[in-house]
Amino acid sequence: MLNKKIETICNRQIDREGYSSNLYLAMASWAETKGFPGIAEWLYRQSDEERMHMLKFIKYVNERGGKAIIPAMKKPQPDYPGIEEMFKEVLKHEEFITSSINEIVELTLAEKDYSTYSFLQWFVNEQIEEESSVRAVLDKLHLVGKNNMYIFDRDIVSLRASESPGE
Ligand code: OFO
Repeated sequence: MLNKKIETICNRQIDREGYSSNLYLAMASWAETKGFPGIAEWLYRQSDEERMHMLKFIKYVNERGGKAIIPAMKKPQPDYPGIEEMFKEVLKHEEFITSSINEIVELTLAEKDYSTYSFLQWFVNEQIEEESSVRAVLDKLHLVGKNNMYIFDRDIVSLRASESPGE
C-alpha cells in the first residue's frame, strides 16, 4: 500500500507527464502548420511517449492501493518564436522532469518505499535518454545550420532515442 506522501507526489507526476504530452502535442501542431512534417512527427511521437509515461504512473498508483487523479488539460502556448527556441524549451522541460523524478526518488528513500524506488528506475534511465536525444537534436540543428531546415526536417526522425515508449 502506498503511503499518502508517495501517492501525492506520484499524482503530481501524473499531472506533469500529462502536461508534457500536451506540450509536445502543441509544439507538433505548431511545427506542422509551419511546414515541418519531420519535426512535427518527432514531436507527435514524443507526445505519445509522454502519455505512456503518465499511464505507467496511473497504473502503478492504482495497483499499489492508491488512487490516481486524472489531471485537467493545461493549455500550452500555441506559438513559438522559432525551431531552435522551441527545442531549447523541450530541453528545459525535460531537465525539469528529471529533477521532478529525482525528487520522488529522494522521497521513496526517506520513506523507505523500496517498491516505488524500484518502479522509478525505468524513469531515471528514460530521462537520461530523453535529455540526450534532445541535445542531439540541438547539435544537429547547429551542425546543419538554420539555412538547411529542409535537410534538418528530413533527418530529425532518425534522431529519436528509443521507440519503446511504454515498457
Ligand atoms: Fe519526457 O519524460 Fe516523461 O518522464
